[in-house]
Amino acid sequence: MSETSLPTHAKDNPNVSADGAPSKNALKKAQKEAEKAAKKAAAKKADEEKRAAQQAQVASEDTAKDNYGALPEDTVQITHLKKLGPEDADKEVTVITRVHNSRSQSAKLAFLMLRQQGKTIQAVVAASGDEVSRQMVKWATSVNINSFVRVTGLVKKPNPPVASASISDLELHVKKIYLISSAAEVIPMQVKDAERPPPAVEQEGQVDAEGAPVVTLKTRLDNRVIDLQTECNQAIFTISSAVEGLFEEYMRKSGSRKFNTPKLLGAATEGGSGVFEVNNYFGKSGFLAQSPQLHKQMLIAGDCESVFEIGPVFRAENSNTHRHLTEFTGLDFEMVFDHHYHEVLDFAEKLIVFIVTELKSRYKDEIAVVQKYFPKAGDFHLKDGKALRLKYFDGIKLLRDAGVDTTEQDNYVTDLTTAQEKRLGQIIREKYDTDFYVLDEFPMSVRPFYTKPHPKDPKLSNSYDFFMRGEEIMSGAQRINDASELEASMRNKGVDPASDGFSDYVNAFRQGCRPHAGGGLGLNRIVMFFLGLDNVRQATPFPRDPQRLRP
Ligand code: AMO
Repeated sequence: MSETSLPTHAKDNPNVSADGAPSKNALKKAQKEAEKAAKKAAAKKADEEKRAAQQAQVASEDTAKDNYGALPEDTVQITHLKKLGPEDADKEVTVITRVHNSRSQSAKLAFLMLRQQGKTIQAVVAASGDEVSRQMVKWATSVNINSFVRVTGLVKKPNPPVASASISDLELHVKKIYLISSAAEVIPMQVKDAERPPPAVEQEGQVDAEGAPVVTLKTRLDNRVIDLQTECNQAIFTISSAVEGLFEEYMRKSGSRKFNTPKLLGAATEGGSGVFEVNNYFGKSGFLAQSPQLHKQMLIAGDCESVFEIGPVFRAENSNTHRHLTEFTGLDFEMVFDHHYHEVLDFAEKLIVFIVTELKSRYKDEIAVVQKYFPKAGDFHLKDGKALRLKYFDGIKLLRDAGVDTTEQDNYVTDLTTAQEKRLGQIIREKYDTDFYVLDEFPMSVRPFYTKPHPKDPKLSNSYDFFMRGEEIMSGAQRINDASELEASMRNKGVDPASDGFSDYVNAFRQGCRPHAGGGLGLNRIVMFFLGLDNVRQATPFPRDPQRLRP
């Protein structure tokens, strides 16, 4: 209606009587409209009630409603995924796993990938009969990725095998699935992304050729709890635990005893720099142990004869390399010998041979898993099942013959550099076909104060280093067991034998002490080099380095 056609006067308006009150007609119309609206509302309400009733009926008709959802309060026998084998085909099992992945195929069919400690198996949720309903299929795919579920299902042999699962020759036909612990909807990194080999070049925020995000070592370590869940990491830390176990087994078999020496000390074990100071040890200064060196020798002076320890070692070295940590696990041993320190050197060489041989025979499956991600994992060579032992200067000669500048080493100035160590490792692998070798008789100038000098050439020492794939995994030596000789050696290296932290150590030798030797191995490095990993952090559950003090 236009402005001009608007009735301006009541007498022009048919809905208004002359006195301005609504007309009879208008009242009738309004009443009709109100009745219509009320009818419509009633119909809508009835419709809603009908629909709710229908839904309730459908729910009550969900014949599978007890087979999924919240975990019931019952007790069932649980099978570990890694124990599942072909003999379980056609049996019903219950597993507790994470949901690695889920895919809805249709309203009646979904596939879940279940994961336990890195091992994966496909689970089929297919609506059929009363046991598995469409609602159950829908619910199964609504569970957040990485959540823990308890799944009961029939073990079947899929044909063809499920290539994407690590347990490819079996699958689970789900009968029941319950939520045990839900994962957050958004997680910083997917386990499946960390499952791929680490990138050659560290680049954050990139995608690979398949469009999947590149997960760098930094991201993995920042999110280590998720990263640890990968198949590869599960295998790496099984092997790490095995190295500790085999070390202990070998030492105990030899009659050695395990000790725990203090990590809070009054002196720098390895002398000088590289020690973390504890600023306020009840008003005094303390230090974190750089090795159990002083105390393992004091145990020998205390007639313990053969001792070993597995424990933390702290190094305040600002070394940001692939093989340096500020805290690592040391495998240390110390023992008396009867005639010559080579008795201990032989013992230590056989220790490494034992560890490597047993890893290869007892942990084939884990090594094969790591090899999928780190191709060198399975090819650690041990020529003729024993160590190759060379004198330090024979090693230097090999380098010199290969054209490497060894002037500083020839002049007893420095130890082998990392680059020289690696080059020597290559030369030795080519020439002797081994990844494990030992250098003996290091120059005294590059060894710590407790090292026994060579009896015939004081410029050399009765000390040795062990190398795996051309990088150092162990240092060791015969020790000075005479107090005055030790004091002189300490002074020579700038360490005050009368100082607070060192006087007890020196005094330990005043009552007589048998000649002894020992060594310190870095667990993290053994695992790294044995498996051919790129970085020592990959062999360390929660690495500590100059840049990292978390998680
Ligand atoms: P050394 O200082 O050579 O010797 O250490 C022994 C072994 O420990 C490992 N290691 C390291 N691993 C990771 N990060 C580091 N920063 C690091 N530093 C050393 C290496 C090394 O071979 N007391 C002597 C041992 C002895 O003579 O018994 C000592 O500590 O694998």
